[in-house]
Amino acid sequence: MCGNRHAEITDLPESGAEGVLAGPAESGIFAARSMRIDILSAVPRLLDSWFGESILQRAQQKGLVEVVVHDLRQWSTDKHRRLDDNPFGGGAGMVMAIEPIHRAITQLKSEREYAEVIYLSPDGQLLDQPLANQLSTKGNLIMLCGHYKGVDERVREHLVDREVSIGDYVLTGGELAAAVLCDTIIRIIPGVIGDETSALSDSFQDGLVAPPTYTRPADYQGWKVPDVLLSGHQAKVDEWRHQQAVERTRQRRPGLLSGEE
Ligand code: 6GU
Repeated sequence: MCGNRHAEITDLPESGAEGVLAGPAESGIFAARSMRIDILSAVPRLLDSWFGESILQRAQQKGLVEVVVHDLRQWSTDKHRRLDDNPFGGGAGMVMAIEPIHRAITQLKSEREYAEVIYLSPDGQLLDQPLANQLSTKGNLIMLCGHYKGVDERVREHLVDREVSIGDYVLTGGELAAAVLCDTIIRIIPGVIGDETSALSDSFQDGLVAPPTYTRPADYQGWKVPDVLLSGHQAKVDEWRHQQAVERTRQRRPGLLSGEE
């Protein structure tokens, strides 16, 4: 790799995971092979702990996905390793310069194939479950985290294939958005979460929010679990869950039913 400290932390050896995953691939929402995500950031330490923990780390250890966080400064030619500069035409805020970003993307693309370069930006395409499903079927991805007042427009015009936002609010940088995007993509790769069907029954996967769930005890100080869930009658349970999902969606997110969101 590039030998930088951050790349080492999350870098894992190439594993032989290709071809291991069969079955769910035909549903069309799963990647059927190992995927690599390279994240370009001016503040890579923000992401190290995120990818070093939890389900995402286990996914990497299993060889299902490899996430490599890069410090963009390693591609800066400036003697102070700066990434930003003043905007042409004046005004407040600094702009991320094109050169280090171009050098980073060019180097990565010389090392392997990438399906897409994604720029995390508040004015990008809104992230939703269908987009996460779609991206999880792609090959390797590069994610570019914006900072300061944004990036030089030529980065967006010439180096980026897609721009993604995680919601209608502004973050200080794209790192949290990249972490969110990675999480949604990685968790639906088969084998990443324990029960493969559970990613399919998530809220939003079928355009509905999830039905209520319960576990023991069946009666907690008089607060009871619905009888149908204790009935042992699976068809009735399934029907109840579907009805609950529809009703909850109608109450909480009516736009999902009417196709307005
Ligand atoms: Cl991708 N970046 C920033 N800076 N703010 C955001 C965002 C991204 N998505 C929502 N807000």
